[in-house]
Amino acid sequence: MTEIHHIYLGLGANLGDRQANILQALQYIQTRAAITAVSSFYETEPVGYLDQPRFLNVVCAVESDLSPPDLLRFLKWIEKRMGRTASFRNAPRPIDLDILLYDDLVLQSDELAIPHPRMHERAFVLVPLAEIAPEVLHPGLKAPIAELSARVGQEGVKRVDRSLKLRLEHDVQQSRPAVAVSLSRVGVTHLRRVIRISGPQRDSLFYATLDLFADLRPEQAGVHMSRFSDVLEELVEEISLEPAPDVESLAERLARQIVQSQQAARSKVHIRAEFPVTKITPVSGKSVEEMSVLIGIAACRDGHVRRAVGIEVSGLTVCPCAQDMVRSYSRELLLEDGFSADEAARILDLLPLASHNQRGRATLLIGSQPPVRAEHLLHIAEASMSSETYELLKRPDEFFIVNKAHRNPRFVEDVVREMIYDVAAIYPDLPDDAFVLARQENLESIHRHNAFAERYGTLGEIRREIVHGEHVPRHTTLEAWLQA
Ligand code: PH2
Ligand code: MG
Ligand code: MG
Repeated sequence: MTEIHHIYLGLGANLGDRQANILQALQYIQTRAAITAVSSFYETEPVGYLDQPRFLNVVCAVESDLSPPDLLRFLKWIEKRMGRTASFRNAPRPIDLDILLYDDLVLQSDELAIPHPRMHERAFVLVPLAEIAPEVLHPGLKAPIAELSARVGQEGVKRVDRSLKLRLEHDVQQSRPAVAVSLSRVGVTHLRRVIRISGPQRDSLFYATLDLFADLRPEQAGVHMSRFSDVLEELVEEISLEPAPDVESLAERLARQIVQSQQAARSKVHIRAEFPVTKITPVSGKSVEEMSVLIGIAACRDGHVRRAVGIEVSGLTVCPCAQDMVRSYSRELLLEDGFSADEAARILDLLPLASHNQRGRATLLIGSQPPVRAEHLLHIAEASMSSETYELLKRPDEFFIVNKAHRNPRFVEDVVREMIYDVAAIYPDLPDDAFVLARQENLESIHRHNAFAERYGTLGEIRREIVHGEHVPRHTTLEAWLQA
């Protein structure tokens, strides 16, 4: 096993763009060592040879397996790579990289001395070093760095902010647009983040894709894109400490923050996260894992939030129409072969009949108070297709699915209606103003195009049709429901 050494390096620059040089050197260092800490940046008066520009100095902690001579060679290579030329001692330079401490090694050779022989007298080394390693002992002097630093003081050493030498004169986003019309939705889409959702046993991490929107007043040119990210960064921080109970809650938190940070009237957040579901295969009883998609939506307006939760899952559908043609054709064959009409009918009822089948994608979304559980929606959607599918199948499982699917032929319309029927039956306690969306898209195997069906509306609208047999032509859209 390679041994890992704890090393402190001093970086200094007083030629060219000093900050860029230091950052560049930190980048090169990471091609061969892991940086574990970097001090603040300090502007320092030159020490030794005084007739030269002020330095920018930084100290960093690194972990590396390089031996002291190899590390020295590596640092010299970086200095050369960055355009440092051999010159007189203490001459101005674009970058200088010095080994300050290497574990608790004390070494004195012609090429190299560790600890750095002058570090204990140099405030430009000790002040930044004390910042990241106050307790570390100087192995020669047997004194903690903080103490050595206190001894030399802070003179000639000033902490500076990293800067771009760029003064923002005005906020372009706040200026007046040429056309003063309000915008319905402005924001960021396809933002990828890891989110944390708490589970009954343990928390889970999901790779999520987020779309975040706010509306925009007529007199404002742009949203604060960076604030969109800031809001997220802060929340992601918070979420990693305190996981959200579910995606909708996370979407809600974001939606509320957006309204606040953007001074918007409305906001909308859409989260889509892939998550693994464990399933047991139907015959062989094997446990398999499969990816599904979790959807969390929240919209905020005047402090009011509406939320929806949903899933997207794959399954198999068998075409009823093709199967019916196969049935008629098979019946003809049986009759031609001498079977009676009764016998033919019995045979056709007994045997599975061929058809074309395809992979389908079901989406089921519910917005309600109280909320429903995404896992339950997953099962409703799977049960609505001709058959569920499994990532891994043993042969008897394969037969089970083919047989099941051909005994449950379903068009996209059927799948959507099954989902809607189940939702209405399974959630009699949900209020009429709850929202439901069921969608099925089939990747047709006999066409290049997909087949599509969808039903959305309030549960009240749906109940009037299912329970009372009315036709309710008004279907409330998701957007309208979220805004209500
Ligand atoms: N480096 C030197 C000599 N003098 N002075 C400051 N302020 N900062 C340095 O990094 C520095 C110096 C030799 O490497
Ligand atoms: Mg030096
Ligand atoms: Mg040097």
